[in-house]
Amino acid sequence: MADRNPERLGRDLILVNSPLKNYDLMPRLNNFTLPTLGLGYIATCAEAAGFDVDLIDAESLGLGLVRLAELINERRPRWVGLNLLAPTYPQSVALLQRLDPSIQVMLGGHQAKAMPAAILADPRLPRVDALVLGEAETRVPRLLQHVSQRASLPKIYWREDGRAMMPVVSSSNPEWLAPDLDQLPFIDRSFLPQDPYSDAGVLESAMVAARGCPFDCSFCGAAVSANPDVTIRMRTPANLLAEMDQLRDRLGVQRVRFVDDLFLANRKSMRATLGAFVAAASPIAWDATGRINILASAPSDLIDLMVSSGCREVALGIESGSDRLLSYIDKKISVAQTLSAVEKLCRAGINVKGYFILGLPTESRAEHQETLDLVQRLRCLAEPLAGNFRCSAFEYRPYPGTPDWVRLIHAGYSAREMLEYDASDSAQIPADRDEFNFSTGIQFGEVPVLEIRRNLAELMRGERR
Ligand code: B12
Ligand code: SF4
Repeated sequence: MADRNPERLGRDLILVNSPLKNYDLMPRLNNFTLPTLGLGYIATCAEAAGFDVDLIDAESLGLGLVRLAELINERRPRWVGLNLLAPTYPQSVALLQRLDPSIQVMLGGHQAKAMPAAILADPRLPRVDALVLGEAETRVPRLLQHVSQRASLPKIYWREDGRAMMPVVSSSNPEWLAPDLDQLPFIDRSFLPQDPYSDAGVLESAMVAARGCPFDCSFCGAAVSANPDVTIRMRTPANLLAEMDQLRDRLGVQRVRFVDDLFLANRKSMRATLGAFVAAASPIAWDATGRINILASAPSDLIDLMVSSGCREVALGIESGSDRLLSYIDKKISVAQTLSAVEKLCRAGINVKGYFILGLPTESRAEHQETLDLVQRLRCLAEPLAGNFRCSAFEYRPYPGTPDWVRLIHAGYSAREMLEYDASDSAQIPADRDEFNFSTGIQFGEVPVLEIRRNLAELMRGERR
């Protein structure tokens, strides 16, 4: 990893990625988590604007709340900034309650955008000085100049004298909500404790190639209807290559992982970007997330281009083995397309990681079984081929702001109960990374939660053989 900069004290701002669990009470089982790139971008931009910023990724460091609060209070920054996600929200609340009251509080991230009014009204939160909705690289440095800037910037709310302040400020500058990705500085990796990291001896870094997603999968926090403010943008191939070169030259990075939703979501941009990687003879291998509908019908020269440009693994949201459920969650793919995409990729020597969700709303027992069967079918299909197939399966959880959330509230489910995640119940599920083993404990389909967990455990055990 890049060395931590000892000069950094974070006098102006300490950004915190809250831990998923309170590691004062239980040990962290993971030894790796992907870096918090959103906070990395904000930290890099604020530092470039002249502020003293630090970033504490409490999840990757396995820091418990008591130690985390001590670290922040000892340094007493002007501001602390938290990335709110639905499952980590309770940890963020507990952390804020422990902080010195002189520290101003800035909140952002998916949960901040999904339920701003509820957060501003949450009596457990001691204070909210700025709730920043959406992409924050350009607005945070302005806020750091002076808190009064919050009144003139778009999509910033706060609490004052117990009242929620939610002014409507028109966005005079498109850069406030949608920064030009090619103009952003590359993330200073010394902000990220586990990036680059060594995966079986290969040094890998994570990158964001695009922002926004045009699809509307009903369970997903990145779905277009949950993010109407996001303008879909893709970095140019030259800009991506420049960051990859820098990672290689400065840190010895050999592989990058594109964590965004769009890198492989469009054939035209795939050709332009991957063609540029080949033309530049980039020696860096890459992993990315892909869309099954695009890859299933991709012509063979495009798959060849993926291989020749260094593709090692593609992660696919397969989700379910039932065509009815795939249509219910608006995934815009079919089981036949999944089989075709996995076959094409593995035949070409590209590894596939398939994501599956068990216990989706309305899932029948037969459909549940279809998903379990599909995993086996894909394992068999890939067995004789050059690329490997592995599965990563999760118990369904609804997130606020998603199309599912709206449907479930209409169907009578309680928002409070759907936000109560429990990490302990599914802790018996073997997985290299336990960060996704969170359960609401609510049965949304025909199969009881305990049975879902047994099946998940079985699937993941199959992965280890
Ligand atoms: C990569 C990724 C991960 C990585 C890295 C996580 C991380 N901490 O960044 C890993 C695999 C580790 C991960 C884990 C989890 N993730 Co995740 N992840 C993503 C993914 C695919 C991309 C995130 C990303 O890098 N985007 C690009 C950057 C530039 O954008 P950004 O992170 O949103 O940050 C910008 C703004 O949101 C804002 N912002 C963010 N934080 C803050 C903080 C402040 C103070 C301010 C002012 C602004 C601000 O400014 C940033 C820069 O523009 C998204 C889907 C998506 N497309 O967003 C899901 C997503 C964010 N993850 C999600 C979840 C739930 C999780 C987990 C909680 C999983 C779980 N157990 O349930 C864990 C959390 C672990 C943790 N605390 O680190 C959900 C969030 C939904 C919700 N309402 O909470 C998403 C939307 C996916 C989904 N399932 O729908 N995740
Ligand atoms: S699951 Fe993937 S394709 Fe679907 S909305 Fe989310 S990011 Fe987009």
